[in-house]
Amino acid sequence: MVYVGLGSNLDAPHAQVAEGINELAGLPDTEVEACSSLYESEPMGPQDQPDYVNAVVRLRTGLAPEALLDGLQAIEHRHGRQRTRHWGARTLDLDILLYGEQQIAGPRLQIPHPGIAVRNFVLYPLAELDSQLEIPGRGSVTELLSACPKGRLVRLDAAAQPVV
Ligand code: PH2
Ligand code: MG
Ligand code: MG
Repeated sequence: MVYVGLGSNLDAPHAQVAEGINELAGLPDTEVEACSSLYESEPMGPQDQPDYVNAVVRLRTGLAPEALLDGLQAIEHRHGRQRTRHWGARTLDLDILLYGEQQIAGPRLQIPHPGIAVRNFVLYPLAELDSQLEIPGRGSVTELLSACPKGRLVRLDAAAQPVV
């Protein structure tokens, strides 16, 4: 099972995330198997930026991790993603959170995603997709969630989710 996190806080974030999910479904040899709700979250990092919309999807894909990363970066690029400051505002961020049981510590790719265990905007949507999920080397998503403050995270109900 491959899990990808989506985040946006610029240029109509709800639509950026919803379109991002559709574009993931358009990657070669890839299906979006499940989508979490959309969540609104306070910015982690610099506070002088808008709140984020976050979500997580589960993919079934024949793409190897590096090829999937290439695909994600191409989608980010199409969304006008500019790489400016660290943890700064962005139109669309796509992160590989988990790639099956694999643990990868390379210069380009770290899997599980290094922030996975402590980010409420990742753990809540992940738990929504699979509350039994085990994060390789970190523990169960439910355990991690119980140690993670919810902050201002808000799950949007289905009626509020844009259809693109
Ligand atoms: N992504 C960041 C920096 N800060 N804050 C929230 N709430 N959600 C994000 O996805 C996020 C962030 C860098 O990837
Ligand atoms: Mg990110
Ligand atoms: Mg990223």
